[in-house]
Order: sequence, then structure tokens, then C-alpha cells
Amino acid sequence: MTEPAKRAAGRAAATLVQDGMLVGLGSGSTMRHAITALAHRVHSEGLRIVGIPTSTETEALALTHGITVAEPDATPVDLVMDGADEIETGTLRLVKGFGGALLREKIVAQSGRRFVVVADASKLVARLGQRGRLPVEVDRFGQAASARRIAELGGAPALRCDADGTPFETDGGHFILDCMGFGLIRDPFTLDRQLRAIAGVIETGLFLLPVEQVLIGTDDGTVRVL
Ligand code: ABF
Repeated sequence: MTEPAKRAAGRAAATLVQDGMLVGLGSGSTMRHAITALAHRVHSEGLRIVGIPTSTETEALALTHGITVAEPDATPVDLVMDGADEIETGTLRLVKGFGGALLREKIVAQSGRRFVVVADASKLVARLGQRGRLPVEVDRFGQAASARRIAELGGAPALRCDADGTPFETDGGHFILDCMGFGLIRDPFTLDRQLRAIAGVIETGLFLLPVEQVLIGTDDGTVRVL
């Protein structure tokens, strides 16, 4: 993704926000542009919103920009916006989680009345799995046992580690197994169900919930809507 494309997509998402909204704020570099654009509207137009951040990083960014934040509660979120790692054209199903925030992102996305995705064309795929990596969030207890069960499904899981070799921890204190073995995912609903049947699996990076629209930014600053 290029910065102009990310900025175009992020700014387009910010224009969808109306005064008084609860706005789900996803994570990733494209969403950083959306948050910056939202903050500009807050400060220049007096836009009143409450942001529902999907990660501690996003929360810190929103607060830095003077955006009021809150945790998701029983109140439906009016509009959720977030990035993605793969967007399957035609179905708008997603793979997310390369940034490690998939659990909170899915919690917020499912609490939203509307779900909008921001990306550039590099995220578009004909079939999920094209980038060869499906993140799966697992409890740290018995993660190797969970990994074995995922390997039996053909997932070839690898424990995600930081640069210093320590296991990456999500905001929730869980681990991420990056599954490199599923290849093209022709039946994401079955795969999601099989993974969730493993007791240690907390969430998968398969986002199969309704997406209202995908905003695809381009280098010249225009935006294509899918
Ligand atoms: C986030 O957006 C993550 O799910 C995903 O890893 C990330 C990708 O965003 P970007 O390419 O904009 O950094 O929601």
C-alpha cells in the first residue's frame, strides 16, 4: 500500500461519520489516516463523536488527537471502520489480523450497525488465502496443543514472535498462530467452524460478517467503492 492511497481511503471513510455517532476505530496504517481525518473534523467542524478503539495503539492515537473514546458496551456502534489484509472481491469477505488486533476488531465489527473497510488495491484477492497466511488467536495455555490440532487440519501454524524471539502477545494477553498451510480458502465458513471447535482457539482472522462497502484508495487520491 502507498501512503497516498491509504490517505485517500482513510479520508473517504471519515466523511461517512455524522455528528453524535459512536464510531468503531480499527487498527493499521490506513486507519491512522482515517483517525487523523476524523480528528480534523472534530477540531475544525466541532464534530461530536465517541470512538470505540480496537487496540491500545488505536486508543492512544485517538486520545492524542483529542477524540473521546470508550469501550464497546451493549450500545450498537453506528459505524465501524477498519483495515484489512485480504479482501475477497465479490463476497467482500476478509482476512485480518496481520496487525495482531483481530479479536477486538471482530468484537467491535460485530457490534456495529455498519462496517466499512479501508484499503488499497493490493489487498484485493480473488480468493481468501491468496497471501498464504491466516492469523488465529489462541489462549497461551496449551498453545502448542492447539497448534497441533490446527496442524492436523493442514494449517502449518507458526507461533508469532517479536523481533527478539519472544512470543507476540495481543492486547488481551493471548498468542497468535500464523497459519501458512491452508492455501486458497474455498469454504471459509467450514474452516472457521473447524478452527473454533479447537478449545484453545479464541478467534480466527476470517471476517465473514457483512461489509457495507470497501473504500479502495489509489495513488492519485481517488477512491473506488466496492
Ligand atoms: C487492521 O488492518 C488489521 O486487521 C490489518 O492487519 C491491518 C492492515 O492495515 P494496513 O495495511 O492499513 O496497515 O485492521
